[in-house]
Amino acid sequence: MSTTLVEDLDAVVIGAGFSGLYMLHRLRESGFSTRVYEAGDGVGGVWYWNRYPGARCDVESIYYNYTFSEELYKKWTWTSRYPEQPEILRYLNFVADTFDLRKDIQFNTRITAAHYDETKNRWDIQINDGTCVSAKYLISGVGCLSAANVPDFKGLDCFEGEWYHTGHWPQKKVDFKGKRVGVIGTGSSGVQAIPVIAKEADHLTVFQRTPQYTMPARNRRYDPKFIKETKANFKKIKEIMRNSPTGNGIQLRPISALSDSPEERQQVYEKAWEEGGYALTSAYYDLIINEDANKTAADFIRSKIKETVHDPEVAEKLLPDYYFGTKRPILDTDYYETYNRDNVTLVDIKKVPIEEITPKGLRTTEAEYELDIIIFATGYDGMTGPLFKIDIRGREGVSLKEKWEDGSRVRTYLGLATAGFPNFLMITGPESPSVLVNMPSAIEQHVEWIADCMEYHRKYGVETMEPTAKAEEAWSKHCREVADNTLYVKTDSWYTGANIEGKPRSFLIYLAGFDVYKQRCDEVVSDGYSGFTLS
Ligand code: N01
Repeated sequence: MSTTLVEDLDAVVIGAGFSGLYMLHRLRESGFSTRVYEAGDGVGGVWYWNRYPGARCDVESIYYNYTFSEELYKKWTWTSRYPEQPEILRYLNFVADTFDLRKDIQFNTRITAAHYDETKNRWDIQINDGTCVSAKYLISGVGCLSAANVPDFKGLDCFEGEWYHTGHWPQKKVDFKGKRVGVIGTGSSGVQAIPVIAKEADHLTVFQRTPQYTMPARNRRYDPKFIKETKANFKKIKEIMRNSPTGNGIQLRPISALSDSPEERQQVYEKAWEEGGYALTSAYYDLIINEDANKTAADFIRSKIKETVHDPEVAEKLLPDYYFGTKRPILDTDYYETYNRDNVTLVDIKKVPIEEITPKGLRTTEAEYELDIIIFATGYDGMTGPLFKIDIRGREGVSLKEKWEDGSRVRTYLGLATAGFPNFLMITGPESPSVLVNMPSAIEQHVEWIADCMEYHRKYGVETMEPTAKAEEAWSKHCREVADNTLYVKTDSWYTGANIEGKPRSFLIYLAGFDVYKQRCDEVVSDGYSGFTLS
């Protein structure tokens, strides 16, 4: 670690996305010296990097923002039901401007290492410009999905065309006109990009490993009257975002799918399909916990695919067969319709796997495809991937990766902290509700919990805080038990780590509901930070 110590701060925050921006604001308001380090040259986090065509959020705009300031909420006006990436990025820049945040963010900079020095009770933080800063608190705002997964296909180095990962999209516009384009991957990113690219490219070939369930987003422009009412209802929106099970207004209907007759169910599902968004996932409370209930929704979507896609052979390839909802359900605009276009080909790479990328394109076990551009919509090393990109070492020089991967497994307390790493706090860390609730809600709750905790330390002269091994074992066990009662754990997905070769399987999202989780975090505080050792 470099010895050029340039600064001694109260807190260093990693990343200037939704998490880092609010963390900086909140800590500055409380008088803590704070610096954010950000790899990009602007704010936004995932919304800075994900500039691929069609990128849009799958949470309704009016819930996809902060609620810590009523004035801020009322000053910003969303234009449509599901916000597109440029609009979200504008929103985050507006937040940065409003609170003059950029002056405490160092852009184009990566933190490469952070080592805890037990003799000083400080974090020594190494920056890629060769400098080192010291801080009492190390706060991760790296997000859950920022470590892109580019599969190690043989031959990629020799590809003569252009290639991009959706999560590292260039700032310049990529021109698809007259081009033969290949997209590998059909998760949320691929499904959003495919219809848009198909309209522009000469030919689009989609390489699909697992067909997914996707539902129409039915995006629409917001009516000014609706926006006016929403702003007037700020308190209600805030209450939903902060104290409901999902943080985004979605409520599971308290009815079992199996208690309705097939005809009633069909009506319910048809109505939800027309409404769009996640209406279908919440049509019955037991879709994600009961296999028979789940099958009713899966069958309905499969019937919609067959109805929409004209060529029965193509439709057959698009039919998913895993439990509905156990990979993130996707919202789309004209995804299945896109396969009716003459310039789109679907290749089932589960049947005919990709052998290699060639200088001119891509070869499967069956055929070679000439391509000018290859797009990797192949997802992320989720949850732990972004943390493992940094050499974080706690007591006795043990790294986070060693602690969590070395023949063992991830263990955190509340997804906020982990034993052996004092004063290291994670915003939406593993084993918190994170990606399965509304992210801005999860982020605000963690940021406020962390800031309140630091104020408590200052008030009572606490130098270090870390969870006890017992508390984190119990939390981790509880988190696994909740997940084991659902169908999520029965499907290979990025939620379980199965998408990354060699990654230990574990379900790192707390599923009991955001409201339940928040209450647990609050109880820990009111019990004097029970489960933590404070010294
Ligand atoms: O990534 P994914 P994503 N060879 O992991 C395939 C959020 N998000 O970027 O299913 C061939 O879902 C892989 O196949 P399989 C959201 O939380 C939100 O699309 O593993 N194919 C899959 O088809 C989402 O869940 C929004 O068999 C390979 C695809 O690539 C998360 O980000 C928008 C492969 C990856 O799908 C990730 O979404 C975008 C290989 N070696 C993202 N490796 C919205 O808010 C992987 N695949 C709307």
